[in-house]
Formats: sequence, C-alpha cells, structure tokens
Amino acid sequence: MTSDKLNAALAAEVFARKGMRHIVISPGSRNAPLIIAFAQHPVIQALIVIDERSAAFFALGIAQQTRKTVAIACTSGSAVLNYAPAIAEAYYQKIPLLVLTADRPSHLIDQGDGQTIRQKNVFANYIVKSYELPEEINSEEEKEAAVDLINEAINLTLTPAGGPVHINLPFSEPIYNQIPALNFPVKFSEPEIAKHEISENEINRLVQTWNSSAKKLVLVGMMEPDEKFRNLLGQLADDDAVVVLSETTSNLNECCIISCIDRVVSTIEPDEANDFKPDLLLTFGGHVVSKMVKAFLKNNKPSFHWNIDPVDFNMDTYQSLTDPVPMNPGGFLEKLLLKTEKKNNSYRDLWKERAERSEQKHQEFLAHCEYSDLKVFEYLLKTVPENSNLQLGNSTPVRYSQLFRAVRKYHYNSNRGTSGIDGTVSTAAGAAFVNGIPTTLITGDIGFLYDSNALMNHHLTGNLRIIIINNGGGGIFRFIPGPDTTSHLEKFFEGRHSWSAKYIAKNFDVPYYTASSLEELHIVLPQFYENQKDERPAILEIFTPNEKNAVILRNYFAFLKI
Ligand SMILES: Cc1ncc(C[n+]2csc(CCOP(=O)(O)OP(=O)(O)O)c2C)c(N)n1
Ligand SMILES: [Mg+2]
Repeated sequence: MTSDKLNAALAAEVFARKGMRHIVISPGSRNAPLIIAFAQHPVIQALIVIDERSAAFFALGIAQQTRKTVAIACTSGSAVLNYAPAIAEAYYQKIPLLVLTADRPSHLIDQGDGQTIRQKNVFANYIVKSYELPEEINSEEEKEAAVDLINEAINLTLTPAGGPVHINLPFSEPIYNQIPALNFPVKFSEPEIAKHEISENEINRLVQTWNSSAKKLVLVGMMEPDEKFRNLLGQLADDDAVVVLSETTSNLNECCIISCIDRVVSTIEPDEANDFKPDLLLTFGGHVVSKMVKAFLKNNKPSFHWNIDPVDFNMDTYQSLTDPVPMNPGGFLEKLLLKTEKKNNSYRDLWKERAERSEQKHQEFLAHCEYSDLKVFEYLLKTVPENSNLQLGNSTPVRYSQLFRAVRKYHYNSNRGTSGIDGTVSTAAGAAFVNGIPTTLITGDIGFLYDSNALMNHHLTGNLRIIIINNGGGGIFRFIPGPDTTSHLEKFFEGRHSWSAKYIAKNFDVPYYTASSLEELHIVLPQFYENQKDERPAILEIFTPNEKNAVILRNYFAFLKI
C-alpha cells in the first residue's frame, strides 16, 4: 500500500527505483502522505529523528559516507526552517540531500492556518534548486511531468555540482488514505556525468607557466580519499621546486607532503616571507581550515594562482586567482604531468627544513607540556582505533588535529562547509549509522551541548564514540586575538559554564566515561572503546583547564619560533 497522494507516492517510487535507500523522517501530520509512501516502500529504509535540525544533519552524515542521495521529510511550518543549518552545510560541501517538505495547499498560506509559512523556495540562498510538486496529479501527462520533476531533482543532488535539492509538496485533507502500491512503469534517466575538460591549447599555456615558475606551492583543502589523485600528487611533489601543503581533512597521509601547515607558517618571519612565497599557487579540494595559511597567501600573493575544481573553479579564496581550471583534480594532474619539466632549486628544501625544525620543536614542547587540550590531543590522535572514521568538531578540535603528524590512518570528516558548531554530533551519528566502522567524534563542550539532541535518536549505533573536550566554554575565544581585549571574554565570547554531559548521557541511556588527567585518560580510554552493553554508543568527557589551555597554546607557537 502507498499514499493516495500521488505526488508523495511517485516521489517514493522514483527515489527507490533510482537506487536511493535512506530517508530520515520527522513526525508531523501534514507529512503523513510522505510517511506512508516512504515508510511502507519495500526497499527504502525509513528512519525517525524527532528534531528536524538534528534529522537533517543525521541525513547529511549518512550521505557524507555513502555519497548517495538521502531524503529528509518533515511537516509544514517552522519544522521546515529547522532544516536550514544542515542544508547550508550540505550546499557548501556538495552533499546529496533530497529535502521533502509537506505544505498546506497554496490558498491557505497566510490565511491564519496553523503551521503555515511561505515554504516555496524557502532555502533560496543555499539550495541547488527548489521545486514544488502539484497537489493534484490526474492525467498521464501530469504523472509523467511529476516523474520528470522528481527524477531531475534527484539527479541534481548528484551532478553537475551536487548538493541539497528541495521539493515542496502541498497536501489537502484527507491525508491518511492509502491505495495499492504503484505498479505502473516509471521511466527515468540516470544523472549525466559532466565531462570536465579544458583544451589542449589551454593545457599548453598552463604548462608554460608551470615550467617557467621557480617556486610552486600546491595547497589541498577538504577532500574525500582519492587514490588516483594521491599517487599523481606524489609524482608532482617529486620536484625540488614543488611544495605540497595539506590538512587532516584532505585525507592524503602522503610522506612527501607537509601536513601541519600552522606549525610551519606561524614561524615565517616578515623578512623571510618572500623566500617562502610561491610564484605559482595551485589549489585543489574544498575548504581549508588554516587561517594562518590564508593570511600568509593573501599577504604574499603569488604571480599566478590556478584553482582546479570541476565546479568551484572560480573560487578566489586568496584574492589572487589568475586561472580557474574547471577539471577534476586527478584528470588535471594526469594531463599536466605529461608535459612538466622539473627544476633544481632549494624551494622545497626551504619548506621541508622548516617543517622538520617545527616537528622537533613540537616534540620538545610536548615532552614537557602540562595537562591541557594540546596534551590530550597528542594522546587521542595516537590511540583512537586505526582506520576509524574521525569526525572533527568545529572550533578547536579540527584545529588541534592539524598540529599533529598523522601516526595512524583515519578517514577524516568535518563540517567545514559553514564551520558551524550546530550539528557535529548528529552528523557523526549519521556517519556511524552507515559506515559500519569505528567512528569517533572529537567535539568541544559547547558543540556537544548545542547538538545534544543528537542523542534523541533511536538509530544510534554501537560503533559510535563521542569524545567531548570540556574546557568550560568556547576555549577558542581565549586563544584568537581580540576577545581578551574586551571586558566580555568570559560571558559573551567564551560563554563560560560548568555544565557536563553526564545527565544528558544518562537520560538517553548512553554509557558515560570521564577523565580529568592523562593518568585517568590512559585507564578509561580502553574501556570506552570496548563494545558497550546492548550495542550502545559511548561518551567520554575529558575535562581540561580552560585558562591554562590558551596560555599553553600561545607558548607552544612562541616556542616553535625560537
Ligand atoms: C551555529 C554556530 N554558532 C556560533 C558559532 C561561533 N562559534 C565558533 S567556535 C564557538 C565555541 C565552541 O565551543 P566548544 O565547542 O566548546 O569548542 P572550543 O572552542 O572549546 O574548542 C562558537 C560559539 C558557530 N561556529 N556556529
Ligand atoms: Mg569548549
């Protein structure tokens, strides 16, 4: 059986026949036709998450791991608006979400009906495309048009750019009636995989710039693991004149790459900036976490900057873009490497020596470092189980992780699309739900408390581990320049508090562990990673000294410079 509302029944049918499998539904009455159509579909796995904000991030976490379109469905009214944070994140990360919002019929909008707002195109500023399906679908033509619309919407979640696509579905009462499952043929087309190519002339022009540039810097932002690209990048880096910088979220783990950018860039003195400055900058991948490298490249502009991306080729993060290159990273390097000439100079050595020196200093500092966020990250990043999916919370967790060379292999993820602290726990829970591997989230205390509703979820899995670094507020505001020059640091920036996750964990029956020293951490971490009773996830809250943390981190960067 399915809903007698054909717009809902067809949405489920096309979604299923295109091979999509997951929908995250939030309770409501107006979305009853969507609940009936999707929850009763034999091949669709329908999941329930009550809080729409968390539901959308949970779906984002699933799609982040599967790279297949995940649907979300909610009732009308403010419920719809709660999807916005995750939709914005999915938009900037190009994660495939199909957003299905139930609505009142148009003649009831702004007429005083309950749960009724203007939903058409409500996510305009951060949506790939918005559609509205007609309420009544009667004729064959109307059915075909509806199937085409749904088909096109799902294809646009995947290509050419990919990301969230919204379909608003108005329903009139009665909304709970059912009909036999649809058994008529539904025709649809697969997404067209766009060809991202540039002409041979264009390649030759770029190769000339490459071969005539003495100092070449390659910066890789957020990226999913890509074996082909990793190998080609290794070949490109085998050149005295080429320096490659990456971050944990680049998922590269390559020996010839400098992976702790802040440790190196923070030591570059103004009088040596020109030596480190590239003539030619190549950028690949998505968002870059390091504020320091962004400032360095904006203040020391290269003569040429190529941004290689199939979609965001025009993104000018360093305000120096000369050549947008609309190609896939691997495809571009393949073409470039056929014609590049290597150079003998000391540019790579200059960066490598600085990187080696900072590694030495790093080890020296950590060897005598007091208990703090920095010391805790040192321990966690060498004890979280190998080959885990490591989800990094925004604010300091994703930044501390950049200060340590990878000693274990992880698949890193972080919501760097909009860098919000409002959905990291729900995202990690969604990722763990589908990836079937040990999945650890390292989040700040405010980030956890903000999204603690993520635990209000019947689909939490036993492979999920949540590590909370509780430094009693937004510790980042104690470190970045500015807040401490005002009299509002503690109250309005740090949001100082003495809350903990203990009773939240208890309320949602999630095993809870704590540590307030390295000794305690050494003892509790193995227990934390053991399988929990009833295959529950687990929380480990690590308390750290908030005022000391910032002092230690400032001393750390000062020490690297000595
Ligand atoms: C939705 C949202 N609101 C506000 C911010 C601004 N913000 C950035 S970091 C931060 C504090 C986060 O504190 P916590 O999670 O404890 O991390 P810590 O700074 O202690 O590492 C805030 C409020 C944001 N990034 N996202
Ligand atoms: Mg904090």
